[in-house]
Amino acid sequence: MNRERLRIAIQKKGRLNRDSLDLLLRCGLNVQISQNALLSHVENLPIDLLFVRDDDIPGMVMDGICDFGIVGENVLLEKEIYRKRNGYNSTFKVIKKFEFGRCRLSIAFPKEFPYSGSISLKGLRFATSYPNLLQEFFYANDIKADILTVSGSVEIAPEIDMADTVCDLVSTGKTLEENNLKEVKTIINSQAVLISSTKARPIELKNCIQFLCSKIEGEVI
Ligand code: PRT
Ligand code: ZN
Repeated sequence: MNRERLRIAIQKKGRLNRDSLDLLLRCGLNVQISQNALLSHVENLPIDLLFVRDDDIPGMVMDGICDFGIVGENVLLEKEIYRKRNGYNSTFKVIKKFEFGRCRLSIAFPKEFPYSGSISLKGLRFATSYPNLLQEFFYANDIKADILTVSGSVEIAPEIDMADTVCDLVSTGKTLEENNLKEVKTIINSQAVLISSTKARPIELKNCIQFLCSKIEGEVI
């Protein structure tokens, strides 16, 4: 990689955007952000910030397009499994776990559906945005079931007969409640993490990387 500036990918819009940006500002990065910017130059360090969809962050770091990224573990693990299955290299390091972005990926049943452990999951049709994580869970628990991949509004699927049940992110549980669903099994717990590419970087950027990592290491958020 022959670049003179480090690249850090963060979410452009959404739940992780503000916390990710605040974290970097607290680390001493001096940067003006305009509303629709996809890339911003940090003024006091050789760093560029890239603003992208969270789903693109793991791949950009794994491919060495970006040096660092801040993303939820749910998105990171889903991408890692997908890439492994499809023969892509997935080298990256998790540098730090943060307190923000906490949620869990859980299976939730319509309230009237009986649940008595993993056996109740067999043969059902699941709507989810995390087909790879769900499939891994099925493999590990010897469950045969159908997975329907949807990119949003997952919780409505049972109500409109698209699926029997769902596997989606939960934080307060309010959305499940509003859709008459009950959480029956957590597949993973998740939080925002800083990931780093393992690709070689120009020697001139070493000091900047050390500065950034030491600042982030001291962060408690
Ligand atoms: O546009 P882009 O692709 O970047 O954003 P996105 O729409 O895919 O993601 P976004 O901004 O919604 O979430 C970004 C990340 O925040 C997720 O990948 C998680 O790591 C984390 N996170 C934390 C959550 C939640 N909490 C959360 N509650 N992501 C989504 N939700 C949704 C969930 O899907 C469900 O619809 O909120 C609803 C449930 O919330 P409760 O509080 O009602 O349980
Ligand atoms: Zn996304």
